[in-house]
Amino acid sequence: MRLFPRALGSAARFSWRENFPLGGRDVARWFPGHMAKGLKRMQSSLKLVDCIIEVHDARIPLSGRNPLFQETLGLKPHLLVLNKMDLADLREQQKIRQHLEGEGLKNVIFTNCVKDENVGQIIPMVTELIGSSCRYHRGENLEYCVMVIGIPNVGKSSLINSIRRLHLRKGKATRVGGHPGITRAVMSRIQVCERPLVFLLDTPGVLAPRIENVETGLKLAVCGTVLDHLVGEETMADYLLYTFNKHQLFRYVQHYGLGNACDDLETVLKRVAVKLGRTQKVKVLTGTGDVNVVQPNYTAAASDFLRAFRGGLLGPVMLDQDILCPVVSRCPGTGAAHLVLGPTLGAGAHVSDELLALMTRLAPRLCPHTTLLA
Ligand SMILES: Nc1nc2c(ncn2[C@@H]2O[C@H](COP(=O)(O)OP(=O)(O)O)[C@@H](O)[C@H]2O)c(=O)[nH]1
Ligand SMILES: [Mg+2]
Repeated sequence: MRLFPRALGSAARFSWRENFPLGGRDVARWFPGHMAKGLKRMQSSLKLVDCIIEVHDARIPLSGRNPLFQETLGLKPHLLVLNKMDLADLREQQKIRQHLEGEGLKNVIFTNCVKDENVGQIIPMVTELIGSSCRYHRGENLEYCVMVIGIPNVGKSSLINSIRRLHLRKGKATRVGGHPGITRAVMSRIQVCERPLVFLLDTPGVLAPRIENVETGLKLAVCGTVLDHLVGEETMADYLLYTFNKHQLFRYVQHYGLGNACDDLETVLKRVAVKLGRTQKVKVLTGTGDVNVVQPNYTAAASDFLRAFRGGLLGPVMLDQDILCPVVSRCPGTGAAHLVLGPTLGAGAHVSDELLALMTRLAPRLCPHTTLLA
């Protein structure tokens, strides 16, 4: 008998879960501790570096970055590349840019390294950033050395290969892979451009020592930055199902030919397993004799759900939608407005601490179904 982590709510249409149950999940176990060694090595190569390209996943543009990058590698000119744009719903791109600008990140490029989309903008921006930094007071060296950093599996190595492909018409120089942990050491300099002469340093992914909250942990996990077995594929599939339904993204229904959307993971996985033919017959002994029962392979179904999501087959997503906009939705029971205020609202430039405090004070009076996450 399989154990699902909790009893899920009604599967009736339009009564999607308003929140994902986060309690009881030990997020600290999902992440392999502080990757201090990698960061130290990067720091020691820092004197050779003129500029830092930080790569992050465009599906989580506002969460999950490692705050230690700024602290340890600070001061150098910094470009944020939000990669895997082909998998991200970027309809709110302007809002994302504004949010990031509020955090002091002005140089942001969205890319798709598989198709080399927007990758051509990187070297000109890097050249401009270095040109306007104080590096040139240090000498006549016309080489640029750029360090590529980021959390695991966001496409750092792919970006290096893509820039090299574009500017030098050369093949892969650094290994790429679908799992975190493919690049293990700070590598030697890889030339990616002739004029100007640019070298890039590939680095292993470094996650933050502490993940700010369980939901950020889940977002990082579904994007493949942690080893899947540490979080559990069914937990991740359920978080995705919750996200899809909450934002009315029903491509999964079409992809698996499910007939209708549903918020109950067990029901969805059962149907997915049947569609994929991942079922097995088991004999069950009953009082009246043996009965053959068809048992779905839930693990295989959850794996396929994740794989399809990561391959973009379930449609583009914006996993940071909750940070971009406070959610005002309908309470499933009463139909009353339900407002969710999160702590991150206070961090950006758009909602000041004062405004957040005011909203926090007033919201429960205006709307009795307010969830305060602060
Ligand atoms: N869909 C999509 N996949 C990408 C993109 N860039 C990289 N990937 C894939 O993401 C995975 C991790 O890439 P890799 O470069 O090894 O990431 P790293 O760990 O940050 O160096 C690989 O399977 C890549 O093929 C992109 O822009 N779009
Ligand atoms: Mg790599």
